[in-house]
Amino acid sequence: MEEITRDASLLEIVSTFEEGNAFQKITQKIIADQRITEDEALLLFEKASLGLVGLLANYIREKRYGDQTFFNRNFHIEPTNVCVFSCNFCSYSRLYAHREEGWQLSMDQMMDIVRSYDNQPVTEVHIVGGVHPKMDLDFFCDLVSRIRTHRPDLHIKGFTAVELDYMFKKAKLTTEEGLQKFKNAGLQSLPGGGAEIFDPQVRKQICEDKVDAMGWLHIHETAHRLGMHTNATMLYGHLENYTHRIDHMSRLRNLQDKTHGFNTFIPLKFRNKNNEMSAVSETSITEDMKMYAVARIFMDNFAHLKAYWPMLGRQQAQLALSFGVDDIDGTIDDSTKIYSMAGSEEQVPSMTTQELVTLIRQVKRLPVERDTLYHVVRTFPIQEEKSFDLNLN
Ligand code: V47
Ligand code: SF4
Repeated sequence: MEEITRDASLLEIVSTFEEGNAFQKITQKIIADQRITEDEALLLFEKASLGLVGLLANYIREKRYGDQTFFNRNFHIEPTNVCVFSCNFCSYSRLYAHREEGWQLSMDQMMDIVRSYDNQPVTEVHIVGGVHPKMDLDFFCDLVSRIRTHRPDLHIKGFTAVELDYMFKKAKLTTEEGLQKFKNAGLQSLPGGGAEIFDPQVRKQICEDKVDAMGWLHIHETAHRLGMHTNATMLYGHLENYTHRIDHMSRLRNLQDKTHGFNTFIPLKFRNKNNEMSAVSETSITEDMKMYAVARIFMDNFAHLKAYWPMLGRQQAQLALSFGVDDIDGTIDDSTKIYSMAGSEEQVPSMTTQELVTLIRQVKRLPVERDTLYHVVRTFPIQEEKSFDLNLN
């Protein structure tokens, strides 16, 4: 019944367009669960009102999940911010040549972080950092297997394709051999980082020395073949144009058709503080919402669309829940520094479960705690928040 009402309201919209109008065709495709083309995505980016893309994206989101909004309880380990690469947008890393300015955690320090969560109901550890030449494949396999032994119930999601590509080349292993080694040690998923923007011309200007698009996609495809799940990101709002964003999403959509191994797509807004690209202005909130909406419409074979709140900010993350987003990541503590160093409002990005639940309820959505693979851990009832709670900053 609810579905009929939803379809009816979109059909009303359809009737407001002239017969054969491109937006009418896109709307009809969405009602019929059909895929839109790259040209149609470009049209949405360039010509559609924010109201229309929001409505279409929200239709898809609610048809799949209703008001359910997913989050997880996780913590991060950032082993080092020393990095051999020099991505111009990165505010976080310290070049290996200046490594004394950076940090590097020892095995014991990282295991201390894991142990500090011993009595807490976290379901995931997310390991991500710079690319340090001395922290190699064996070192990280050892870390993963120690975590696995210490806490077998914790899902270990770790290492971007950039970190893996470097480690595998150094160890003179193929992607499959390297990933198999990690899998045997206990690694279960890969995060989506390092994808940035696949177009070679733009990539050359923002991160020329790390793994290219083909390499990134190959690592994820191999991981999927080995039965591991992965995420995919896209860094947007810097030097790229809409065509580059569509090309990026299209390559991911094609790979997903082949493997079905991606869990979620995460558009990452470029933040411009303390990096080589500070002269590039940040995108507006309306542009961010349009990005989420078009991603939800175009990436039809991705089950989930995530707004990473430590980067976007809490209020924008709430807004994104009306533009196709169904996931706002986790209750991470203040151990992640990538975004605070790049100028996100979230200088201390930590939120308790209660705060996350409140954040979701404030926009009348249903908070659902999930694990890394989107199994439901707990559903929280929708409950009216008192008005004094509305000032959550
Ligand atoms: O690849 C670095 C981004 C990514 C900046 O898979 C920046 O669940 C904006 O991928 N402005 C790493 N973004 C983080 C990442 C991630 C985060 C949360 C969840 C998941 C997941 C993955 O951070 C990098 C890069 O795209 N980044 N600097 C910046 N100035
Ligand atoms: Fe290194 Fe990653 Fe920063 Fe690039 S984005 S410099 S690979 S830490």
